Amino acid sequence: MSDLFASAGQHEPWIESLDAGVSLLHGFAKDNAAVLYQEIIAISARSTYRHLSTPGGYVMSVETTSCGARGWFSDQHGYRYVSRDPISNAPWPVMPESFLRLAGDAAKAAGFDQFVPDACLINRYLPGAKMSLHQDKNERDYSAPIVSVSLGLPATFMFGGNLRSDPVKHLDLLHGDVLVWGGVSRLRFHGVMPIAPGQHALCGQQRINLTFRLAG
Ligand code: MD3
Ligand code: FE
Repeated sequence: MSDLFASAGQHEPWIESLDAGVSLLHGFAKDNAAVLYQEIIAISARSTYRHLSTPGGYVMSVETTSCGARGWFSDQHGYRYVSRDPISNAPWPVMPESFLRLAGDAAKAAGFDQFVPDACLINRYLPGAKMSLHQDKNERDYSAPIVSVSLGLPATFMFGGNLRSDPVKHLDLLHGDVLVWGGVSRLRFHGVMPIAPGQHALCGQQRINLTFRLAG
């Protein structure tokens, strides 16, 4: 059935090479989304979403939690990875098999073999939430890629260059899309425009982003 239409154009999942080291895997996580979403609910029941504060004293509009051996954390003392949830003081929830498999498969499809992340940051965006332009540079080894999975409401993603002042391109990220960043693009500035209100069949009135990293 779907093959009838596949020949008419691009069909999902299809891989779009956006730049050196940047691949957009359209719809790559769509078939797994319901399983991923159930895992996200279970993780956030144990390590709850929270608004983190930046070292500069701003409260982030995004709410975050983590799973895996390391979780990303931020407060007045800086950005860092910690092995326990500072709220519960328990280790972060274990990274589910379905997360590990998806991250490894996506990295492989983008040309990065043997990606085994030790950290998965879960960002929840309610309408209006955004993420300002920044670099991800708290990880020890920049040779590993970063795999980012978008679920729920659509987002306009911003990606710039290696300098904050470099021009920024905009890109729509839809439910099920997976971005893989590595190589010469690993330290590029990026961010997310404020999320528009809406309703998503699986996730409701929110966007959820899973960001897989090798942090330690
Ligand atoms: C480009 N999250 O948590 S993921 C973050 O959609 C973060 O929640 C965004 O940026 C989100 O740090 C974007 C896409 C992404 C992640 C890492 C990157 C893009 C990247 C690292 C280098 C360049
Ligand atoms: Fe980032």
